[in-house]
Amino acid sequence: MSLSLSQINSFHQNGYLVARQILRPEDLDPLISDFSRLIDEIAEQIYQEGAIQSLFEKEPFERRIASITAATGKSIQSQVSFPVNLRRPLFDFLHCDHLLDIIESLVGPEIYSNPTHHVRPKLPESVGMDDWIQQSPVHQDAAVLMPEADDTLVITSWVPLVDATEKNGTLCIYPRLHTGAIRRHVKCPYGWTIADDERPTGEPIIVPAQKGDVILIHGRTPHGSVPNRTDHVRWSLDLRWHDARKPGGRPLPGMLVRCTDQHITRYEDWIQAWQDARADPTPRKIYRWI
Ligand SMILES: O=C(O)CCC(=O)C(=O)O
Repeated sequence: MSLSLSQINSFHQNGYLVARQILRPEDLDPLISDFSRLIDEIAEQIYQEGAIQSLFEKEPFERRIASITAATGKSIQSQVSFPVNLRRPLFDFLHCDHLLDIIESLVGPEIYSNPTHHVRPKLPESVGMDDWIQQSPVHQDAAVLMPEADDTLVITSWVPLVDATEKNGTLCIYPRLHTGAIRRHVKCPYGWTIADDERPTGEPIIVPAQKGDVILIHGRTPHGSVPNRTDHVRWSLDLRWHDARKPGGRPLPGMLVRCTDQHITRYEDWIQAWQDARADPTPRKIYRWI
């Protein structure tokens, strides 16, 4: 279902929108099952290597990766995230009609899946893992794209795979700050964050979202996420989209997922494009700030 006119207006007024109950179990379950299978495979491999003494097979999806990480003391999260994970169920989810229908409401019928996607199993703080998946300090997504995309409306869709709350590390958003310039960002241990002197004043809004909801964020809206103070993993995906005819600002393989008069990118071509990109030694500038 498309967004209503009032939802579209609200998005443009506030710089974000929580679209409620867009995704059904049949959209999310195949993806969650594949993440579980992938964690099985990773667990089996590091068990064989002797890094863990248990496979933690009985642990539910919301706990298992945390238990494995706590046992190894090493982050395995990037192995489940894009672009290490280019598995078919993720590709299929990037074509989910329920998701693309709401994206189309904002960017039009020619939709490009920008290669800036992440899968984030945000672990309980108590596990003590301190990396870019666990911490998301305040930033604008447009700032991590190259300036060629500054005039492109790049939408982030934030997709929780479990209910996301203030306690388990949902997003915090500064509304109505998306109409100004891209703020200066500086490198921090977790990626990029808005420089102190350009940081929004005041407090952000904490935005809970249930499994099935999608939070849509304008590329210039400052946002981040709060700590996960529970004992379970806050699984989510953040995916970026724009009008396929406009520049996306990330010189890595994206793909055409919806269009009116051309063929969309096939799975095999997407995989090949990533193989080619990985094999290409030409230096690529990915961030404008360095
Ligand atoms: O999922 C998170 O914790 C942060 C996500 C985020 O900041 C983003 O999608 O840009």
